[in-house]
Amino acid sequence: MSDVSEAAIDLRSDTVTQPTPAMRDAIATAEVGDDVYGEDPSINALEEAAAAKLGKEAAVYVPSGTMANLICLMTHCEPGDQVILGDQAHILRVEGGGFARVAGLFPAILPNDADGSFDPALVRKTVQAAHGASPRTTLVALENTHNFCGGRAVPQEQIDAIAATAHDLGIRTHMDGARIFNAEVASGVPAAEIAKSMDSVTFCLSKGLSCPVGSLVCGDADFIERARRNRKFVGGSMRQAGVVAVAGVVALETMIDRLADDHANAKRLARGLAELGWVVQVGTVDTNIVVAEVADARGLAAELAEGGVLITVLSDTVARFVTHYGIEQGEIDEALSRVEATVKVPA
Ligand code: TLP
Repeated sequence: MSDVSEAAIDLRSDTVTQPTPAMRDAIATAEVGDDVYGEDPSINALEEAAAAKLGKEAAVYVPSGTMANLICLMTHCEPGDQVILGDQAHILRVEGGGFARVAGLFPAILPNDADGSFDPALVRKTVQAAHGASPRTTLVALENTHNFCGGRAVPQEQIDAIAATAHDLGIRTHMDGARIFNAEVASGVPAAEIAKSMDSVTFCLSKGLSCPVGSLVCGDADFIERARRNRKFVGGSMRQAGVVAVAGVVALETMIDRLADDHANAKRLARGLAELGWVVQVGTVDTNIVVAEVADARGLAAELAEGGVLITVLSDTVARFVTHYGIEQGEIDEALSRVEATVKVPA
């Protein structure tokens, strides 16, 4: 356990993670080349490993999760098309509106259920409501784990039911799998199974897997070839980026199983907060995210920062805590003591 006596305990996001010593070693000695010519051996190795893990034919390395999603939307759809999104989707809420501004898409927004899914019948209804003058619906996008639904691992039968409905209607499927390996560890369903009914899936290296940057887009070979063109279009083609991609190879080998520790720490935190009187749905903490219903999330986050615990605000009344590599059980217990000492009225 590290010394937790002084420093702020940073539970804002798993994006704050530092690379592991093994990643830093790999970074120092990475073999690199010009990836636009397909000559970076570290990127090629990462793309191959990612495609294999997700059970897809191919993968392409991109700088961020936001760009990964944008590239998928652009590759599946034409400007003017309609994309079906959950109302809590990261793509909808916090990706700068790129789906509309850059990809030219129109959203059909379905209410997310608490488990991060939505009703497949609503997908059918949305498409069937269309007529000659309606935008063409080409894609339905899911998210797993679901960030703003509290890190839920979306039930596999819901994923497959939505995909079956979409495919029946001639619509393609995308999964924002930024944290798909958290879903794998929580559900026991391998990532390749989770993604089987998806035509594309993205995942991030820079969250719980602790890499400095980078995400992967995975799909069939034709899709990935077209995605590479769109990566160029949005300025995401890099050159000797193997210097960071190599950390991704290390992450896929060494950082997936340990996500179970983050999940156990999140449950411990949720139980502790509930004991302090916070409104936390302990039973639905599936992964590394804990959300709490509070009266004034912004005020609370400021108060907690003073007390040495950093969190994020999802809305005026929802506060988010995220566990990750670098946060151990000792930090969770210390964070709970600080919360107790700092916050007078939790909810
Ligand atoms: N999520 C970040 C913030 O943007 C909220 C976080 O701290 O959780 N999909 C999902 C489900 C995400 O949670 C995120 C980042 C992204 C995509 C975007 O990834 P990046 O930040 O690499 O563009």
